[in-house]
Amino acid sequence: FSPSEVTVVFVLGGPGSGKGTQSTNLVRDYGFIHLSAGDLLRAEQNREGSEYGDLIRTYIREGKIVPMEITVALLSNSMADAISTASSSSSSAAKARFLVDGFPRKLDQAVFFEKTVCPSEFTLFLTCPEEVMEKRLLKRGETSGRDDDNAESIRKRFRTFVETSMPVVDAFREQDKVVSVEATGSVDEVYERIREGLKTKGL
Ligand code: UP5
Ligand code: MG
Repeated sequence: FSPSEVTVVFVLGGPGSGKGTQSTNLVRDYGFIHLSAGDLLRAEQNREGSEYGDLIRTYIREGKIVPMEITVALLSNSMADAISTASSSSSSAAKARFLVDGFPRKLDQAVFFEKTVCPSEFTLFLTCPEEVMEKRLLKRGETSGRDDDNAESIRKRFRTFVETSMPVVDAFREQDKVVSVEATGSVDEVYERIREGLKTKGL
């Protein structure tokens, strides 16, 4: 597909800030197609015959960033699939609008994706104190079965977020491409703030 067929909004924020939860709301009300980089990596990890399963499992447990070639290939394949499904089921020539959640998490990934796949419109950035995120993740860990929802992995994820992923947000902010929203309080309260924030981008 060509960049002219799609628009992309990134959703960034620390582990447990609510990227997935709020993306679901945005899909319902704004017609976005949601792609979670983490979900795609977990699916690839569990896919029979994947040559990357063990590598992905290790990186995720350690809270490290999986080599970007893998993640970008998963994302752009999913985008291509979604576009071909959409165009075979309707005659509309409207652009496909993607919400890409949890990516890019490292500066080189941001540059590579925007150059080889599609430039982003803007980034929705969810801000949340670590104590709040930790509480949410430990609670989810009681039932999620996610390998990284334990105290030690959570600590590593927080560190990677601060050291490696925040520079991405800072770079987009310099380009005036960030909508920042406070992600504390209830899911509904956060979503209301997001809706207000999106208005500043004409949505
Ligand atoms: N919850 C949500 N909002 C709430 C609210 N307002 N009040 C109370 N509870 C709230 O939410 C987390 C939990 O909190 C849920 O139980 C929810 O009900 C509750 P969620 O919406 O899932 O938050 P999210 O920000 O999506 O948290 P997630 O754990 O998915 O964030 P991560 O960024 O850590 O996870 P992700 O799946 O994106 O990545 C996992 C790993 O994959 C990374 O650590 C990395 O190793 C790897 N990865 C890469 O290598 N490259 C990539 O590009 C992407 C991922
Ligand atoms: Mg998520």
